[in-house]
Parts: sequence; C-alpha cells; structure tokens
Amino acid sequence: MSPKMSLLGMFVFLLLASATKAHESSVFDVTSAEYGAKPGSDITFALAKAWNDSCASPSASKVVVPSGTYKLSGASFRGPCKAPIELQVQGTLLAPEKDSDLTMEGTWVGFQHVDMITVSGGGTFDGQGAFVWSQNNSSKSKHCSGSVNLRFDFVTNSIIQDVTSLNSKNFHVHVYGCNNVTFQHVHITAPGDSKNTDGIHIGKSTGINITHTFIGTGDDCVSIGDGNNQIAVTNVSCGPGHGISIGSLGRYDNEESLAGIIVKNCTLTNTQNGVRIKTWPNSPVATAASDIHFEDIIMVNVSNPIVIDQLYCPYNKCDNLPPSKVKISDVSFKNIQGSSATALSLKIVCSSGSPCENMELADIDLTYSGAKGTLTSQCSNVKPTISGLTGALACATSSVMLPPLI
Ligand SMILES: *[C@@H]1O[C@H](CO)[C@@H](O)[C@H](O)[C@H]1NC(C)=O
Ligand SMILES: *[C@@H]1O[C@H](CO)[C@@H](O)[C@H](O)[C@H]1NC(C)=O
Ligand SMILES: *[C@@H]1O[C@H](CO)[C@@H](O)[C@H](O)[C@H]1NC(C)=O
Ligand SMILES: *[C@@H]1O[C@H](CO)[C@@H](O)[C@H](O)[C@H]1NC(C)=O
Ligand SMILES: *[C@@H]1O[C@H](CO)[C@@H](O)[C@H](O)[C@H]1NC(C)=O
Ligand SMILES: *[C@@H]1O[C@H](CO)[C@@H](O)[C@H](O)[C@H]1NC(C)=O
Ligand SMILES: CC(=O)N[C@H]1CO[C@H](CO)[C@@H](O)[C@@H]1O
Ligand SMILES: CC(=O)N[C@H]1CO[C@H](CO)[C@@H](O)[C@@H]1O
Repeated sequence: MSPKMSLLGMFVFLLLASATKAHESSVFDVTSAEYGAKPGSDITFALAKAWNDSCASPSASKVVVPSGTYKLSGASFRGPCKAPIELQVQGTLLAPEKDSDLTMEGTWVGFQHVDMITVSGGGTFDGQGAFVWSQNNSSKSKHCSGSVNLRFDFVTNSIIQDVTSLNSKNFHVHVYGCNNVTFQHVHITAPGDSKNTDGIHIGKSTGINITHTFIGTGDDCVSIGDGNNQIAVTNVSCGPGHGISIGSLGRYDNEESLAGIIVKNCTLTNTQNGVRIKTWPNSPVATAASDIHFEDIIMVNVSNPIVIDQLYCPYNKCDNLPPSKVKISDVSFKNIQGSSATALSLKIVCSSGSPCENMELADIDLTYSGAKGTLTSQCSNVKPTISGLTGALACATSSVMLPPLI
C-alpha cells in the first residue's frame, strides 16, 4: 500500500469511527415519546424502561431525567450493562412518604453490579423522610425502618457528582462491596434531629473517595465500617450531625479488618463528635484497624472533637464484658484546630486487652470557652508520640487499665 493510500484509509476509518460513535452514543430521555414521563407524574416505569434500554446499549449512553419534579416509587438499576452509562438527573425525584408505598424494602434508589456509571445532572433525590422520622422518636433505640435514598452494591469504577440527597428516611447513601467509586460535589441534607439519616456509610469496599462534599444530617456524616480499604475523605464539610466515624467495629462475627483511611482537609461545624473511631467490647472476632490518618481538620463548636472509644456501647449494659478485640494501630491526628463545645476535647480510650499501638498526636490546637470546667484530655491503654500540643490536650489524665477478670 502506498503511503498516500494508507493516509486516505486512515482518514476514512476515522470518519467512520466518529460517525458510528455519534450514532451509538444514545440518549434515553424519560420524557421522550418512547418513555412518556411527564413532570408531576410517577416515572417509575418510564425510568426502569429507559435504564433497561441504556443498559443494553452496546456503546456509552445516557439516561436523562430533565428538570421538573417527578414521583418515583423506586428504582433498581441493575448491571452488568454492556457499556458505560451516565444517569443524568436534572430534576427532582420525590420518594413516597410511607415505606409501604416503595417498590423495594429498605432501598429507594439502588444500583447493583454496575460498572462505570456516572450519576450527575444537578438534580435532587428527595426521600421525604419527615413522616417516617415522626413515627419513631424514642431516642433510646435505633430502629432500622426507613429506606436508604441511594444504595450502591458491588458498583465499580464509578462517579457520583453534582447531585443532592435530601431528607432520606434512613441513611442517605449506603456503599457496600464497591471498588473505585468517587463522590464529588455531592450535597446531603436532613434536619439535625432526624434519626439514622447518616450521610454516607461505607462497608467492605476499596478505593472510595469522597471529596468537595457537604453533609449535614441527624447522624454520622461519613461512617466507615469494617472491611474497608483505601478510603479518602477530603475537603468535606459536616454539620449538623455526629461527625466522621470509623466504626462501630467489633460487634459481629463476620467482620473483617480495615486499613488505609485518610480524612484530610475537612471542617466539622456544630457536630456531636469530630473524628472518631469506635469499637464494641466483647468482640466475637479479633480484627485490626490500621493506617488511619486524620489531618488538617477544622472543628467549629464540636462537642467531642477527637475520640477513640473502644468501650462503645450505646444501648446495652457492657460493664465487665471482655475488652474489645479490635487492634488499633498506626493512627495519626495531625493539625487539628478550632473549638470544642465541651471541656474534654481529646479522649483516646483504647482496649485494655489490645492497647493501641503507634499513635501520633501532632499540632492539635483546640479551645474550650464554656463554663463547665477547663480544657482537658484523657487517654488510656495508649502511649502516643506527642508534639505540638499544650499540656491540657497532651493526655492530661492517662491510665493503663487491666482487662476485667471474667
Ligand atoms: C427491566 O429489566 C428487568 C431485568 O431484565 C426486568 O425484570 C424488568 O421488567 C424490566 N423493566 C421494564 C420496565 O422494562
Ligand atoms: C413523635 O413525635 C411527634 C411530634 O414530635 C408526635 O406527633 C408523634 O406522635 C410521636 N410519635 C410517637 C410514636 O411517639
Ligand atoms: C476508576 O474509575 C474511574 C471512573 O470510571 C476510571 O476513570 C478509572 O480508570 C478507574 N481506575 C481504575 C484503577 O480502574
Ligand atoms: C482517592 O484519593 C486518594 C487520596 O487523595 C488518591 O490517592 C486516589 O488516587 C484517589 N482515588 C480515586 C479513585 O480517585
Ligand atoms: C486542602 O486544601 C488546600 C487549600 O484549600 C489545598 O491546597 C490542598 O490541595 C487540599 N488538599 C487536599 C488533600 O484536598
Ligand atoms: C455549640 O454547641 C452546643 C452543643 O451542641 C450548642 O448548645 C450551642 O448552641 C453551640 N453554639 C453555637 C454558637 O452554635
Ligand atoms: C414507621 C416506622 O418506622 N415504624 C417503626 C417504629 O418502630 C417500631 C419498633 O419499635 C417498628 O415496629 C415500626 O415499624
Ligand atoms: C472543608 C474545606 O476544606 N473546604 C474547602 C474545599 O475546597 C474549596 C476550594 O476548592 C475551599 O474553598 C473550601 O474551603
């Protein structure tokens, strides 16, 4: 073939390739004649059909929900799909107020076994949780009723960006068994007194990044459960709510170790806790929680800014139970500044059965201006490396406790 021929061939090939690509990059708009959704109506069926068509598309495609408000009884976005999909929600989706009117139990919008999905569009997933919250207001127990707004199970290589999760009945976002998923520019809100409305909960996942995200709810901002690896929470603002939490760990017998967590460049405002690791006593299995770093954190009027609690036991009586078997090691708290709403602003209570190891506290500068005592700190079963802390914060009361004799 002459050089001229091969150039021409290449040109034709590129032309064909781009034409094919334009043709196959399909858009499945739920309001198109084919699907027939209209603002104000219930789009459950139209959205399911558009998803199925998109999922079967041999090349990248988009499902679009244009601006407007729509009712949605539930959505189950199941893969595997043939090619990457973008779910672009520009409008507002409203969940039924009652759990019993949802198409699935426990989940309003679910994604399962999907690879390479992008959820975007600037729209809102409104869980309309107020009714369900009003049904159970005993503060003593945690009920599991109420569905999760957005659930991701076994989702890989995906991005969730520029969407709002509003007033979920239960956790806003639940991530389980996922790999390489990024949440960015996500907005999550529910009132400070709404129960169980955790922002993003992550379980048994790897490579999850949450960044440039705002979360203000009635429960944990981000909670990171057992079996997670390589989780990064960066440039996230939390409040109100219960703060950023690792755990609770060490309660169930199927739990796995956790490692590689970084929480960096975050601000917590008016939250019950700041950054926290919590594990239950009497763990059925021994696991490890290691390589965990909290860095460049700003606390604004946070009640318990820095917490490790290996005696976590909110509802039951746990006195005299064997100590936690979760081994915490290679943990750092660095450059943490701001104000505490209580005098005890650093509390590191490690397990008497497996004390914390290789803990670093550096450049922590917190203030307390309330009337109940003066700024202080408490540490047990840990010998941290300390630098850049005033005496009041540097484990002012410190002890090594022995495990109870059972
Ligand atoms: C979408 O596909 C699933 C799985 O094949 C099927 O069960 C469901 O009925 C389909 N939904 C619609 C609206 O076509
Ligand atoms: C919960 O509280 C609301 C008002 O705050 C009240 O109307 C409702 O009856 C309470 N529900 C229960 C089950 O106590
Ligand atoms: C992670 O997911 C993103 C978004 O789909 C993708 O661009 C990237 O290649 C993935 N990374 C790996 C290591 O698979
Ligand atoms: C997640 O964030 C970490 C730390 O900032 C970074 O090293 C990693 O490449 C990010 N991963 C993805 C999938 O974006
Ligand atoms: C933290 O924020 C600073 C300034 O806003 C920025 O320069 C830096 O890249 C951020 N780091 C991370 C890990 O997001
Ligand atoms: C600080 O937090 C405490 C306890 O949550 C709260 O009572 C108080 O109103 C907060 N102060 C400000 C200025 O927000
Ligand atoms: C609507 C709702 O969440 N109801 C639950 C409240 O709590 C009781 C248990 O005390 C559950 O049985 C209800 O389902
Ligand atoms: C909480 C926090 O650190 N927020 C910062 C995130 O990044 C933007 C710039 O991209 C800053 O303006 C925020 O202050």
